[in-house]
Amino acid sequence: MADLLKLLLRVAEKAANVARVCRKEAPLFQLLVQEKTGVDKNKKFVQDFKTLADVVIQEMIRHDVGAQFPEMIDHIQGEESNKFENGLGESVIVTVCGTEKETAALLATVLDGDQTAATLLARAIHQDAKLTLTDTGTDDLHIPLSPSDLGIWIDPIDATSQYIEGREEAAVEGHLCPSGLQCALVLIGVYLRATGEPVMGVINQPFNHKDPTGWKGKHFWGVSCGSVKACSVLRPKDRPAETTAAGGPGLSVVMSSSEKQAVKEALAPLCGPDRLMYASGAGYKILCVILGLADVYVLSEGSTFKWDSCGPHALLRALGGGMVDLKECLHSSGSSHCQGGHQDQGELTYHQPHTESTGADHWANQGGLVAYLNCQILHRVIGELKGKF
Ligand code: 2IP
Ligand code: CA
Ligand code: CA
Repeated sequence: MADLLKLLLRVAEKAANVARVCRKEAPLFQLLVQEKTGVDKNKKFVQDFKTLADVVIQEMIRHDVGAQFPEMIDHIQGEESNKFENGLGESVIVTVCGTEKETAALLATVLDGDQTAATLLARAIHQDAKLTLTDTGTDDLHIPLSPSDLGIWIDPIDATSQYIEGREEAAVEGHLCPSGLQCALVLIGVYLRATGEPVMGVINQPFNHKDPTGWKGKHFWGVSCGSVKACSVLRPKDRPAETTAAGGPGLSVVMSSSEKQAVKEALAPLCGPDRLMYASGAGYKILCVILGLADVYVLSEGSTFKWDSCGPHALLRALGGGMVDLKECLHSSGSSHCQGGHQDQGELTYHQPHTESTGADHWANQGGLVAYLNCQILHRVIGELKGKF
């Protein structure tokens, strides 16, 4: 299944291109950011377009994966639905058509006849992603998986608010970006339909750094399937110490700035100075743990969903870490062990909805979560949080 990984890397790059085009091309950018004044109808369209970028990206990924792996088409899910209702009460099923022209015509119907915007968007959707995969090390990979056993979760753009706001922050080596375009990510995760275990993940960061020609992205991938573990990111023990914030005195923890005060206070004593950190984007916070910019990401609320965590979770597992349900770990009797680096209890799974919940909450990570690379550190964090909130 190295072919699937290569395909996911390509479609994620295409998604990143669409995300960049929407900010770069004036007619699309205007739709994305301008709060138009005037008639209500226009205001509605601005709101609609924000969702349309997400819907289009997700559909494009679904289309391309389904074309190459038809066994998977009914098991590709994501944050968005392809039924797009614009503020005028019109409802259109957004699909990627056979030709660029047809896709443009369809998109024009949701964009109130704006041909320029529709044409630009369709061009990006039908463009081949020029991602050179020769340096990714995916060529020699043998992944013992079969497409009919797999499902996919997609978050077309995570941290949408940062994407729309579009602040350009300069990244500092070895430090995370608390907010800004860097926090916006394309997330694709593959899991086993039978057990819900995440086995493959791709993260594309469309806005990694800016050079004189514009924004450049970066991609990350990981596979964790039985004894096959491979990742584009170095394992913690192989990293040069100066590139990571983790490993110094005290722990480093990344959280949402909206995290409960009680959780912040409980974790502060474990952390070194300035090592209780905040960043936007659930996917970005997990990426910070993957890259060693933080030891753990702690979230006490059920405010993330399967599409936020599946892809990045596979990378954590490929590096010997994982992601657990916080509530489950807090309520367990304390007899859990680290087996081969992974926590043996409470790992998040991706195949079962919460049938008692409605809407998006069906697929929420309801008990909160902790993302980690080192199981001993996870246990310290859980121990510290027990009984505190
Ligand atoms: C959001 C996004 C938010 C995050 C929230 C996610 O996804 O990642 O940033 O909140 O949990 O569901 P926070 O930044 O406070 O961690 P989306 O942008 O796709 O809605
Ligand atoms: Ca999200
Ligand atoms: Ca999203």
